[in-house]
Amino acid sequence: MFRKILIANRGEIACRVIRTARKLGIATVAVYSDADATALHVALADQAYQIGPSPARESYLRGDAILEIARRSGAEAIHPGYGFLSESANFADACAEAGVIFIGPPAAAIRAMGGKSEAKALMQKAGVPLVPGYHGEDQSPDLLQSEADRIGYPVLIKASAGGGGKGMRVVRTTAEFPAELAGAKREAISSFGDDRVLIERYLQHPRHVEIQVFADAHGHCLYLAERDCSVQRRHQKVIEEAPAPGLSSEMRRAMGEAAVAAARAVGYVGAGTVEFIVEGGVFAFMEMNTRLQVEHPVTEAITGLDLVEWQLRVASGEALPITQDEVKLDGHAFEARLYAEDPQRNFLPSVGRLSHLVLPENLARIDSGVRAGDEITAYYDPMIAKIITHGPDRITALHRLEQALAACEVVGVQTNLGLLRGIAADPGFAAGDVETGFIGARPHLLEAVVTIDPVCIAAAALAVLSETTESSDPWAARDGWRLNLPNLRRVILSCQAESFDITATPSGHGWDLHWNGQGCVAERVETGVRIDGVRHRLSVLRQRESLVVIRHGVNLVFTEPDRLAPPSAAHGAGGSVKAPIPGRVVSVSVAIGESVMRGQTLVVLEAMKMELALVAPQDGIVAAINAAAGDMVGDGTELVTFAAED
Ligand code: MV4
Repeated sequence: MFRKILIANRGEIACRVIRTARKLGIATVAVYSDADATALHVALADQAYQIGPSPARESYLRGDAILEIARRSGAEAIHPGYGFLSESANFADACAEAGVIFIGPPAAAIRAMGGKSEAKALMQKAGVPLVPGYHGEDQSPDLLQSEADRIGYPVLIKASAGGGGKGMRVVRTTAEFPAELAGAKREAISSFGDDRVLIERYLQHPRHVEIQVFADAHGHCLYLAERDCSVQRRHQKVIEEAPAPGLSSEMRRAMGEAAVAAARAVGYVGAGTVEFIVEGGVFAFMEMNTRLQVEHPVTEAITGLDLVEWQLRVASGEALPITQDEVKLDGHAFEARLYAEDPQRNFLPSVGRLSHLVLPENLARIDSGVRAGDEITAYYDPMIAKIITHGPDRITALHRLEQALAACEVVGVQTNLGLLRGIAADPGFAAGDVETGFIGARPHLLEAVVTIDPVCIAAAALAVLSETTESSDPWAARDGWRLNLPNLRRVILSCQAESFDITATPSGHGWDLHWNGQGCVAERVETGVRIDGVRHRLSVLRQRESLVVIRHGVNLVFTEPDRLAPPSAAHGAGGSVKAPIPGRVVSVSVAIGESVMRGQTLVVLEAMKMELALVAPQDGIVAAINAAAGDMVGDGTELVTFAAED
């Protein structure tokens, strides 16, 4: 076994690998960019080396710099994690040349699965089921058209060099085919520098079911059941589970054996995932991911195995510790991915400092690479944590997930916690009724309707009262409203454009509160509040001018209008569109002097490999444009300013 390894990654996966290395007595070397100088993975590793500036291209993707650190530190092997260099066949080759072990599959296996058309041709030969389609060399438009007609509509055109859903086009009739083909080829050449496409019969409501495979260098290969990752939004997984709900053991075995055949066909070694789509009891190979995946913990939960330990053992030359017959499945597991993003703003990554972060370590396995006080930047994936629950059966694991999500407290960035909780509470989800259109069919899951519970109003009021009850009461003089009763207090709070005018009188250890014709006796307790004798777990935080009440995974922000400065005269007039994160301007679709309407797209920004549409916050006339296509802009740069219309 290795004595020292380098982890060429960051965040939760770097922390995850360090945990197992430590368990096995292996020393760890971390690498980090400028943005990660104080990151958790740096703190956990035995040694850490700075490798470059914040952009991944100049740090975590610098294979040469990373190999140089491996040499200097004496690391015998490199774990690439996922993303970054994990599926770079060139980096795997460079490791071999440098005499360092790449903890991953052979470069040839990465290459064989890298091209979608070539991989499918190989899979066909290996007897792995495919969706009826065409993945040949001949790319003449006439041939592609006749293949599409033969397959039968609807068909899906995919970029051969693509993957992960990029550059896909659905074609519903033969007449539409030529235009869609031309569009797909344009997209493929600009995204991948390769305009070859493949054509498949389009399945309308498939499930995404993937098999975890593992192979060693001694000719053994086995499968560790499956994960259902159907609940996705724009090809980003949201909640994964293992095993797949409703999958028969016969189908599990058939898919497992197909996945092992796929791995064997490319000489696979290490951890890999064979992705299938499943519809109506039929499964078909999609692609193979030649790395450990983000969602591996659900497989660990139901198998009781440590997949990173297996990776390290296999990479150091050991044989797989068990055989296929010895793989035992235990219960059911879920993983929810908690992201710093805003579902209401097209899932725009939400950058900022995690001023408060509580994750329910006591209720779930938490895999995270950040702690309270850390910053979510625009440079990397904005995942905050993975919340993994396990139970003897699906419904128990699901109820544990609901409880764990309700106990998450995140302040400082927007999160997808509401979406995660909505999915976990959905009756269709509870019934195991998952497919790739699950979120799309439920637009209400993306809405942020939050009812303001009286318990939270009382909690916010109690916080204000306790802050101002202390002897001198500095704010009492300012509120300009006093009755003769010295102990009668008034608290005005607003939340989501609603206002609450609360009167409070001391009562026992707490206060009698009254507002809008309702009343309660409320008292602060260690874990939250006691309202009319019932304790409610919640947290209240002061954030400058506002109070954040966190209960059941929902943040309610209360402000005290009295205490805010009067709105500035400029409020509501003029205005601007600012870059919400650093990025590159793709296009500016307005001109100076043009009238724009609220909601109209003004600028398209590319950041984090995504295009963001920046819209006008109000009607107005464009007064100035401070950016042009191609410009790199920083966080907060004013891109367009405009004058308000009368
Ligand atoms: C498909 C498909 C329907 N029919 N292929 C999307 C990503 C890539 N890995 C494969 N994808 C799909 N391929 C055929 N012939 C539907 C999808 C698909 C999808 C697949 C898995 C998970 C989520 C998805 C969301 C939309 C489309």
